[in-house]
Amino acid sequence: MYQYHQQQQQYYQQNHPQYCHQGQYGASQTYGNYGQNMQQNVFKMKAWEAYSMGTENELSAIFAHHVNKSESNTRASGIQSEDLCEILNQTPSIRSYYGITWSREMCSVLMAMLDRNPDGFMQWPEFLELQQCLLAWHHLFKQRDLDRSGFIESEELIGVIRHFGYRIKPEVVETLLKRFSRVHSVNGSDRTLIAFDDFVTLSVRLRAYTDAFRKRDRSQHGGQETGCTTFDYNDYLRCVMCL
Ligand SMILES: [Ca+2]
Repeated sequence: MYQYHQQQQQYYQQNHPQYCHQGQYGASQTYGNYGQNMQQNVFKMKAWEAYSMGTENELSAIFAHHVNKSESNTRASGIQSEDLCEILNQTPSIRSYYGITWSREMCSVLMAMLDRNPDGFMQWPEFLELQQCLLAWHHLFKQRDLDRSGFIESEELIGVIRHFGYRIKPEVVETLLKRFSRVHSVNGSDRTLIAFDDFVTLSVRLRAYTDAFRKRDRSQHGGQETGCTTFDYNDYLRCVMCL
């Protein structure tokens, strides 16, 4: 298994050296909107520890099982969104850690967010980066879900968006809340609540779209971030249909 890791690492470094200078998994270190950035790997616990696995090998064996499942996966040394979906939903310790059902749609977005090659497959370093990301989001969510109901209040979400470092106008945040919340009647009054899966969907989209926007903004303005950029029709479609 260790050798498998080394091969994965080597493959990753050969294929995207641009991401390898900042850490073992080549994590992008910043996201959020311009200026104030958040360190990505705020949650220091390793994924396999958080999932109560004995060693990292336990997690990598699960991953390797899905890599070896099909010829195309093996060729790419990676997994596809349905494999990710299976891993998250069918590994008992992971399933119980997050306590939600992961949809294929969500897994596709999670993969697209971190597909750094980009080859449509999720390799081991990308998989590990995703796990750290999910852990950090879960950690943040739990901190705000004080009564452990699995929901946070919509006002809390505004705080989380700020904590991420995004500078979004209040009226846009309002629109986001409507899209990612559900109204529950509690003791006769309506409360706008956000569930963990909605929270992940929002977090992943915010991050992926901001990254896509930033990339274009920088390349069109000599490395500067101006907050404005242009997309042509095809590029726009690629962004919104693939993330
Ligand atoms: Ca990939």
